[in-house]
Amino acid sequence: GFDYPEWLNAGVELTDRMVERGFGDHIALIGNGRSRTYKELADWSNRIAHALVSDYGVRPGNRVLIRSANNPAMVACWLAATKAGAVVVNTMPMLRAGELAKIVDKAEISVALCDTRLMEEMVACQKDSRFLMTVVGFDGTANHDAELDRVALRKPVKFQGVRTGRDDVALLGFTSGTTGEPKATMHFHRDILIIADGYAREVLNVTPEDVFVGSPPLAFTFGLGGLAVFPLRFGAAAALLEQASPPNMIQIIQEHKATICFTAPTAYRVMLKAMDEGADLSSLRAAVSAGETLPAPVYDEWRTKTGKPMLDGIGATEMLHIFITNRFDDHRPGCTGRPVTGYEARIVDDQMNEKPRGEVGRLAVRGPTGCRYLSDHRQRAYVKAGWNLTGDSFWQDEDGRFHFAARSDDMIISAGYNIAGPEVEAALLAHPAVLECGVIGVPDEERGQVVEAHVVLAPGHVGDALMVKLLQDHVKATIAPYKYPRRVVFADSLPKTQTGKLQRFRLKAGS
Ligand code: 3SK
Repeated sequence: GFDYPEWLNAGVELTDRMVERGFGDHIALIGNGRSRTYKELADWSNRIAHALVSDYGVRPGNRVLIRSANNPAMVACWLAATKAGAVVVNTMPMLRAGELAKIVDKAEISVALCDTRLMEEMVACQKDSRFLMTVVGFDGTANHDAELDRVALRKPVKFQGVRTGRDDVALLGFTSGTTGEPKATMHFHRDILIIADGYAREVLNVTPEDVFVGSPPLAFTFGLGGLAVFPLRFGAAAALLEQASPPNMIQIIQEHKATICFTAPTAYRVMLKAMDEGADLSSLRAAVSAGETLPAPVYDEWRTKTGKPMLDGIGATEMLHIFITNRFDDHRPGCTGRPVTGYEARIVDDQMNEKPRGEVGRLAVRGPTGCRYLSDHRQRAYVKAGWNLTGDSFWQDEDGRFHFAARSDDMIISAGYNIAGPEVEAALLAHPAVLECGVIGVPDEERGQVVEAHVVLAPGHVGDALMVKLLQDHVKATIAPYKYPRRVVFADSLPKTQTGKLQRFRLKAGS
């Protein structure tokens, strides 16, 4: 188990404690064209913490919303609010006033810290809110030219972090909700450290020499862990990108000799293509893929081109971070690996009975970081006897490794066959003409459902009848022929959530 002192403040642990441990002069964060050391980050977040308490009335347990793209100022605000004992809700820049209002109401947010470039929707949200009393702007660029920056600059660099309990709530993670109403999951101060002391230490073996880069928003716990908690816990550095497109990531990897990358398979596919044009990714020692299942062809190509494995993992906002993963010495294509130490996983049926090895069922997980929803009647539906029921169908092989089959609602039943949409997607992705694809089941009188593939073609390919036939034949030759897409629709792009997950339900709804 994980043993932490009774009184623990994650914000203090990730900054002031690191300075005490001798990392003061190490680079902690790189972003917007400059770097900050651990000492600078500790001082910066301490000044903001003073401002939050003395000028904006933040008290322990108050909920504070942060609205920003990935940049060092967002991390400083998150650390500051955590040091002040607040419960933080990090939100994505793309959210509109209506979406922010749902979060504000659910979490009863009283104070919002907002990058001044993103103020409009925040202010619109505040206008009609009965909870949101204060909206303060901060400068997400390196200029420190906004109200919060000016107030903080007058404050001392030492702040006595609030004496929070190790199981006081520190963070509310909102699930992005590929369907339905978003849920908020509560995470304690200790949870924030557990994901580093568990997954990041055990699987990635992070050292102070590591430089992290990646695309997931800090507002998504995948990003907060991979681009803030993991580096800061071990004295390493993170390079933060407001626009984390694959070309921007490649540039940062080359410039800072990044060693650990967190992103999704689609971005890795683009990065692999860029390697053919000379992109140098040789500094990366760990390529972590999550957020979507990793298709075997992407894993294989990465391995061939870099000589290193790509580490597929599955996490959930409910569990805070990755709980099943491949490892450097235990990885294979099309396989998600084994539970992180401290977590247990099983494949169950609708009555929570464990399924025999090899059979597809619902993935259930339990562990030290989940799962507690904030006042949500769905707790009983999604958490049974301490087991969190994910929305994913998996199967477990004879050796105990877990394999993704589909999102539970992405199984297609066609003429009596069970067809996992993502398996057809992986087959299509192995064709060089396919850049991205999403596979769904659509109603069909004869077969119940038929497989329909939505395909974005790589540049230079044409979506005509010949291409449909080529792709169908390719799928038939790659996996069991009954799985081939009877319908193929060509598209310029696919609908995704703000965390980059394909929204198959929108393909189904035709939007
Ligand atoms: O696999 C995911 O989608 C995920 C969600 C939250 C945190 C971490 C991860 C990898």
